[in-house]
Amino acid sequence: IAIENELRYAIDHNQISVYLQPKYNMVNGELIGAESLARWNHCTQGMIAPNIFIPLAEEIGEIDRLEKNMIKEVCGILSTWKKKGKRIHQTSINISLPTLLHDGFINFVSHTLVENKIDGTFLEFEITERIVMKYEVEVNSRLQQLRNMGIEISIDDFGTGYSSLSYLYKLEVDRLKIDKMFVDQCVENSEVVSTIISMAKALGLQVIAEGVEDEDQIRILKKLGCIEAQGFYFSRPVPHGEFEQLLEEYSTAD
Ligand code: G
Ligand code: G
Ligand code: MN
Ligand code: NA
Repeated sequence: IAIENELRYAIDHNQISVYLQPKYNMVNGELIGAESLARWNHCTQGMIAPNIFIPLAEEIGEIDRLEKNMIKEVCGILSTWKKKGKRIHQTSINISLPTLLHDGFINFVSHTLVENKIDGTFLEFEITERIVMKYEVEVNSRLQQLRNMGIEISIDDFGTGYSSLSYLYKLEVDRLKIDKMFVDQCVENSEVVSTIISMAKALGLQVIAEGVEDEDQIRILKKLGCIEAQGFYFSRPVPHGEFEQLLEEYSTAD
């Protein structure tokens, strides 16, 4: 069978699952949230990487269904944890342009939140800098509607594209995610990271470092005023059952 059909089948039959990578406050060590990442557990080929099936889903026009399933799954997981009396955290979902612009997307999101009794503030959508660079009024109006529901918007892989300051200024976003590429270099050369952090401050945006792998990077990032981070130093993306154990470890009595 062609991989395209297998992917369609996988999306229809919930064979794409949610992995969660925790995000931390580097100053007090608290768990502050998670990023959800899609995983395709193929029945014969095992785990297929998103770098392969996400572009494919875009090509065959199925990305909006895949990402809407991710939103449903994430809200379902958060709702289950809430019912169990666990403290839940803001969880981000990567959203591509076709999904953001899909008819009925806003209604779908608001319906899914209500259905699961989850407040919008528990969701964050990550959009890539490519979407930002293609600035369109339509994109910004969608972002505004999402933010009106309390959902935060962040720009993923920030610094790898060339989004202009004027777009960033006008755009309805909350946070920049400093791309791993710059975090990788920050011990040898902290100029780029430092510039991104200052720029975020000047624009009133929050900032998070991605792909943090060691303590030297943490030291530099903190010194430059970046508080939030995610990366293999803390944890890889894990199945939600494993993430639930992190909730136990990090839940504070309140
Ligand atoms: O999970 P991993 O670190 O291998 O992710 C590889 C890439 O796939 C990353 O760029 C990540 O943002 C992307 N990705 C994972 N899940 C999704 C998804 O549901 N939607 C989109 N658009 N990208 C995703
Ligand atoms: O594009 P996006 O930021 O969504 O990509 C997330 C991807 O980065 C996932 O594939 C995730 O597994 C990967 N990732 C997250 N943290 C680290 C890290 O510390 N090191 C490396 N090499 N990859 C990471
Ligand atoms: Mn991301
Ligand atoms: Na990224």
